Amino acid sequence: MTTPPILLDPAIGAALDAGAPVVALESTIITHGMPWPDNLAMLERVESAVRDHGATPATIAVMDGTIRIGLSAAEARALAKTDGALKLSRADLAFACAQGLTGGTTVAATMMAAHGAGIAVFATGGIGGVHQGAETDFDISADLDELARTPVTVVSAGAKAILDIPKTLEALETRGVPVIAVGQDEMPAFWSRGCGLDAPLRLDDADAIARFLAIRAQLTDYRHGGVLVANPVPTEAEIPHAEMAGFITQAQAEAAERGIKGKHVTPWLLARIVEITGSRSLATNIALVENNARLGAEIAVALTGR
Ligand code: PSU
Ligand code: MN
Repeated sequence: MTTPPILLDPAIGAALDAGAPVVALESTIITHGMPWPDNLAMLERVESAVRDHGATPATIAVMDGTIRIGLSAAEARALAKTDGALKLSRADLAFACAQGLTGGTTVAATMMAAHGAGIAVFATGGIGGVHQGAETDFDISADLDELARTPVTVVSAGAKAILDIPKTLEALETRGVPVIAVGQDEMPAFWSRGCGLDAPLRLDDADAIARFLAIRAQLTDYRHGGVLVANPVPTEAEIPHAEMAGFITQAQAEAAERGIKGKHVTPWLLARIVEITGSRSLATNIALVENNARLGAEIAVALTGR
């Protein structure tokens, strides 16, 4: 037997051993979600936001076949610049390790690695979900089944409006995943604070969320999976839903024309929307991830107090 190809940063390991708050961060957002060098600037801001709010950031990625929990500044920079880095979801994780590959981990793969390391809170931008047209092409993100099975709290800005949000919420309900809007009734939609739909659940701050999580964790025999926290983008950074709808429709029509399929759809649409909006959507994306990192740290801190 060989040891599993996982490397836990010693400072993060020490924080976990001490029961100190740790927040996991994903890396597909670095390799596929944003262009260089904004992706690295985003990561630095997000890691600082976690630290400024009293928690240790743990950026998760696969580097040369090793699952890394925590990257040095030089490694983060190298990953952000890697041309042809893979997008690694649940199905790809062991394959990437076996083949010695490098890639960003999606929400699903990051949840797996975070849980393996004993990290309970994870901050990202938006989750994958049920794509528009899924009734014909079956494009449903592995993030949803991961939320159903892996007990990690994912702090997001909701589901991107490039997805079918009503179907995504239905799929989460079927899988028994609590979806909690923060401080409002409406379901946030990534770049926009709302989308005209009510979120299934609402809680108003990190303490209330930590209390909910602590009670849920006591029901150990119930074998819970994850929780999706949907934190609206700050007002000053949002692009309203009605305005976003036009950009999304245009990008989707172009993707269909070009025959973009499968795992390439989300990165392609995100990149095209950055072009169409003249980088306005990129600024929004960075602001919302930072906002989620802050809330993730607050939740992790509140959990350690219980
Ligand atoms: N949100 C972003 N940028 C991204 C993603 C989300 O702002 O790149 C990524 C996340 O890693 C998410 C993934 O898990 O897209 C979903 O991809 P798919 O639909 O192929 O499962
Ligand atoms: Mn997909």
